Amino acid sequence: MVEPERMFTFRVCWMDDKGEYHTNRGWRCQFNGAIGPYKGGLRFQKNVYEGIIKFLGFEQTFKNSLTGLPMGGAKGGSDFDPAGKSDAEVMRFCQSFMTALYRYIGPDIDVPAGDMGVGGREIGYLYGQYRRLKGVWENGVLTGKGMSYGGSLIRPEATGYGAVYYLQEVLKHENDTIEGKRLAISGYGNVGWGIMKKAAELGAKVTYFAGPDGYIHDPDGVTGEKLDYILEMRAKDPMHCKPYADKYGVEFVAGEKCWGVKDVDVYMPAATQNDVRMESAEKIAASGVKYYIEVANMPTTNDALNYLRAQKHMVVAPSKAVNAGGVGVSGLEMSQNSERLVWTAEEVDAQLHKMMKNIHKVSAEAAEEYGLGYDLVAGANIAGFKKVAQAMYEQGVF
Ligand code: 2IT
Repeated sequence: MVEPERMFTFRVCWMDDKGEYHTNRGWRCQFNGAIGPYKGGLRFQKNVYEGIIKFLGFEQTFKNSLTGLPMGGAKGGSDFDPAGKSDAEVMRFCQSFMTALYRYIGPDIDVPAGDMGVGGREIGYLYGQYRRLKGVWENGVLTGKGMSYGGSLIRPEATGYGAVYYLQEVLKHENDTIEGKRLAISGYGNVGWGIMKKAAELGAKVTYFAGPDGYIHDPDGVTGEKLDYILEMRAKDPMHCKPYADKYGVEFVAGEKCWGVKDVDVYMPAATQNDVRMESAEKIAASGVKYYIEVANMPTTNDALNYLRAQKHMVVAPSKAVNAGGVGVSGLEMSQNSERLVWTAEEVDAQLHKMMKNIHKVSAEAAEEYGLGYDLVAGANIAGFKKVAQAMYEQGVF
C-alpha cells in the first residue's frame, strides 16, 4: 500500500511567445486503484518533483476513500512555472502535457483535475487536447471543467465550503457553534477564498490571512465586496496580499505568518505543505486557541502535527478529511457526466454538506472504536485505510 501501483515521468516541450523552446518534466502517480479509477489533481508549480507528487498521491488514496465514492488515488503535475506566462503559452504547455498523458487516462482509468497552478483555464486546454487526440466525447476524463462542457456547479468552491462544513461538525461535537467565530487562515487561493465566503455566510469571519509576502489582520473580517477584491488582487499578482491592507487601511505584517495570534478561535492552514513547522506549532499551542483545522494537503510537518495533537486543550483535524469536499464534488461531477445531466447548485451543495458530515462521523467513530477518543487524525487514517485495505485483500495479490 505504500508503493504506488505505477508512476511515470514524461517530457513536456512547448514554445513560448518569442518562438523559443522549453522543456519541462511532467509526472503522474497512479497510486492505488483498488476502489475506483485513479483520481487526483495536477499541480503546476516550479518546485514540483517526484516526492511531492508521490506524497500527494498517497494522501489522495485515503482521502478519496473517506468520501465514500468509488475513486482510487492519484496525483500528477509538472515543474512548469505558470507565473508570468501568457494565455497562449499556458495553452501550448497544456496541449503538450496532454499529448504525453492522454494514452494513460480516461473516465474509467484515471481522472485528473486541478490543484495549485491548475484551474478552469488549464483544465479547458487539457480537455480540448484530449478530445482532439481521441476523437470522442469523454468529458468524464477530467473534473473541474467549465459549465459549458460538463463542469459541476459548486466545484470551484467545494474545498473551502467543505472545510467550513467539517469545522461546523467539530464545533458541534464540542457543544460550540460557528456564529461569531474568528478564523486565522493561510492562503487566499481557491480554497482560502471558499473558506472566507462560507464563513461569512454562516456568521463567522476570517480576520487573519497570510500570503507569500506576509499577513493581513482585518478585525472586521473578509466579507462582502472584499471577497471580490481578493479575486481581483490575486488575478493581478498572486504573490502579494499587501494591496488588501493598502486598500482597506488594515494591518499588514511583512514576511510573517499569522500562526500564534491570540485574538482568533480557529486556525486553518490552507496554503501548501509544510506551512506549519515546529516553531509555528509552539506559538499556536501557546496562543491558547483551541481549534487547529488543517486544510491544505499536509500543511503541518510530522513533528509539528504530533506536538499539536499532544496538546490537551486543542482539537486537531487532518487535511485528508477536511479538504475531501473538493475531490468529493469531483466525484459528483463524474456522476453527472456519466448521467449526462447537470445537477443544481443546491443539489450539489446538499450532497457536499452530507459528505462532510459523514466524513467527520466515520472518522470520530473509527477513533472511538480503537479506544483513541476524539482523535480525528487517527480516525480519518483508520477509516480511509480500511476500505482500501479490504478492497486490496478481496482482489488478491497482484
Ligand atoms: O488535493 C485534492 O484533493 C485536489 N487537488 C482535488 C483533486 C480532484 O480530483 O478533484
